[in-house]
Amino acid sequence: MTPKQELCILFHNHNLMPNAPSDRTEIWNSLTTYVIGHQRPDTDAIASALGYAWFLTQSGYDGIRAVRCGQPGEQTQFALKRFGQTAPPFLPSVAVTFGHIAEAQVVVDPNAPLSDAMDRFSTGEQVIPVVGEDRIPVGVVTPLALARAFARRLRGDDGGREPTCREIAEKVTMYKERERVSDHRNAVLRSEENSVLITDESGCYVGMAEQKELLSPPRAKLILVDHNELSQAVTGAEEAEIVAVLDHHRLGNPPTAAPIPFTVDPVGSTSTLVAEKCRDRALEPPRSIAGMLLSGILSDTLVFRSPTTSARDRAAAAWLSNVCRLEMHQYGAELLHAASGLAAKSLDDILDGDRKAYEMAGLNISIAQVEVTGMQELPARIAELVAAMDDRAFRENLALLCLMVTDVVTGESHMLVRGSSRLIAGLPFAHLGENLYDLGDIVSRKKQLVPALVGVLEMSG
Ligand SMILES: [Mn+2]
Repeated sequence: MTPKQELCILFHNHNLMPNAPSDRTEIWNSLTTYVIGHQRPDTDAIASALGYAWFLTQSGYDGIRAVRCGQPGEQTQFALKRFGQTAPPFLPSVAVTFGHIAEAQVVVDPNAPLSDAMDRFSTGEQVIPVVGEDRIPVGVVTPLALARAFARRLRGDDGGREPTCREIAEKVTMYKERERVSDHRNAVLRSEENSVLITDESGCYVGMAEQKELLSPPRAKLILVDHNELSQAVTGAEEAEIVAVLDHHRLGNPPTAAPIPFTVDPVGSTSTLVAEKCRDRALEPPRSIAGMLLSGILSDTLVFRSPTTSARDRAAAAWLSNVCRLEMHQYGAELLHAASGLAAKSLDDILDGDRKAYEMAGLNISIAQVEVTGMQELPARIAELVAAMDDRAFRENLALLCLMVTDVVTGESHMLVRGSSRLIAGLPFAHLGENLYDLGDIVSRKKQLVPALVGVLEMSG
């Protein structure tokens, strides 16, 4: 077994620790490929990450790990608990930090004689960190510093006493291990130093990094599931290597340097695509994974009531419910009810948790959607929602900002709208009250509401 494989197994076992807390935070490493859903993950984003990581591992890939970049919602937590599955670990960022490129070079003590540093140069090192017993760095010894010390000795300036490493140490630029390399790239490029020194948050020595590593650092490897746009991806994704994409949303993907496996199918959920891959390879997932994938499908399709539902979603769900021996319609109803109500959500969660931008007839339109089980909590939130919507519409220069409130039990939606009053006056929906409209059985933003709005805006344009 190679050290790399050993390390992967180590990570893997860590992942399977039965009582590991679900909020543990990860720092990425370059040996692992992370399967990750979008920010503010929904059940499908968490389920498809877990499922696809399982599938790839079963298919013989090493170092695959499911992670998430946000807190699972109440519905997702319900599903995780139901099937005895631990949430994937939290990976808040895949940006390259100084910690990722620090090499823990052996140090010399400030009080050590200069000859100690000399011995180290003879083994080929270019720069030697000088670090005290308290782990606080004093500077570095370079060949130039050594040459100067020798010149002084030859001239007799040092009175015949051998100087200490502290006396000949030179200043060096220091960075904290959590700082992003990209924030300092220009300074590093301009600098004449070949190396920088890296400390932890309390100023203790961590390691050294060479300039050339700073300019081409290692990159995190990501497999994106349930999204393909960088704006929805984990922080720092623009610095990462996107290895593959598995999704069911419109395209908004970044260009890649090389061709990658890229699957975006118009089905009701990404979990459907994962389940199909398992079924096609005759790989039957354990109940914990099958149950999560089933939850992903039922959640995204609103138990097949959303018009985004395809025959493939139904077939995949039937296969999964058979694997985990579960009646899916009844479980689906429980799952949809487990989502938290409006009263428990912050304004940011309601308005920005699931919001997409569109350009229609040359206008900027933004449509948020929130799922509820009953409209009873909406009236009490309308005033503050309207104020927050006005604020966003102004800041983002939006012609319309819509909030679809979709009742996943009845399969109906209400909509709050702010923006241009001329456009709002042209909306073809029943008026329920100030700023509030009845969308009837519209539940899908992309399949129903967007086409309806495009029609209205083109007519009024
Ligand atoms: Mn999805």
